[in-house]
Amino acid sequence: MACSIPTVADLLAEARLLFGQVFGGDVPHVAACAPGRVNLIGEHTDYNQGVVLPMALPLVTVVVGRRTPGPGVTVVTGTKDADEPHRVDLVLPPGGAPLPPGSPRWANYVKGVVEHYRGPVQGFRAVVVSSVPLGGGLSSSASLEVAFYTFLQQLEPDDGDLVSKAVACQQAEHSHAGVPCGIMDQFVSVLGREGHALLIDCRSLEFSPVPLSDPDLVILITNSNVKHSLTGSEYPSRRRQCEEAASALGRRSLREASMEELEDARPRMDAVTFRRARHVIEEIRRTLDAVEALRRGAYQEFGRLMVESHNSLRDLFEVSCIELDQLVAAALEVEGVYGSRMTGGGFGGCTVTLLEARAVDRTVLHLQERFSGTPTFYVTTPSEGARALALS
Ligand code: GAF
Repeated sequence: MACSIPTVADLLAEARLLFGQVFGGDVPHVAACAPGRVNLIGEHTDYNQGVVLPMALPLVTVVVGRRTPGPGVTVVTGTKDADEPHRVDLVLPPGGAPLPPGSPRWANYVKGVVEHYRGPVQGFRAVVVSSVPLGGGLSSSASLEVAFYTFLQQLEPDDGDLVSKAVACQQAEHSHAGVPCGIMDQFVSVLGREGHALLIDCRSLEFSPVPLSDPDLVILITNSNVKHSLTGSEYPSRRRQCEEAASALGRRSLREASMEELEDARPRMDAVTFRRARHVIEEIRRTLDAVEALRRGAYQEFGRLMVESHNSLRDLFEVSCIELDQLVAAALEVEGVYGSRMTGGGFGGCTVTLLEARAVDRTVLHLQERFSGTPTFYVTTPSEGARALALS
């Protein structure tokens, strides 16, 4: 059985209740939410100035709260993450001075957004709740950053546009979570559109919504519930390898490079750098082809490209793991499945599978039988990006 996804209204009610409980019967004045994402194709291409095709999820983070006098900030999270305190009390430094990261870790996303907010921030109290699984590769951190930014906009407007909002949230992740991520996660969390995937050009930051709302088609997310500890150092190291490959080719980024150039440079490149660059160059091409296929409703072709993407992430970019490979292989055994691949940074987390609606139940059953771990399933639809929520 797939997990039931709480509605935004349910999460909002939960956040309001918690706010009253922790703040002695006080009531929030404003509320905002932002989604997690699943990437359909275009993996590890965003920080190479490439293209990506994510969609916003119905899994969201909700923030409710109100202004308070003075520079004090209190944030309470309702997310049930074991060993960290659920409350943080801060004092905003005068004159927009830095708000350094520290403990608890979840609060670093809040501090980072406060620091990079493009407008004034004054004291507030807030409660956060989320249905995005933590550390599951569905962008729980970007959804927290973007939800918080959207919350701050309700307290005091910023002076940026939507793209600069995504960039500010990406900067928060760089400076306060120490992850040199690309722009994909924050971008789609801000700009996601219901019924559409988003083709994002990470070089120009232009984007184009691609319709994805066929009732006969389902996007199934399978969370392996596996998280390998390598993740921390492997992501920056992949990014560095890509930058080294681009500079070996005399290009500003791998977006500018072709497979012919890479083949020519092969004799003077080490094998690992070659593999990383080949994945990125081919994945950018695959993503553009996949968008074409989706626009034509050619799901078989889209699915084939998803599988190629997975194999490339496994063999060339080396960011998959046994559990994700197992889930993809098992999904492909089911009739009615078009394609399946790992999604997100890798080393655990989720797979995304595109399949006929009538094949969902048997696919879930098959994956449960064939997978050695305990997976969780979400049947998802492309959803809206971040927004203010009315508190009636
Ligand atoms: C993570 C990062 F945050 C994204 O920017 C992207 O690089 C992705 O991994 C891999 O495609 O989600």
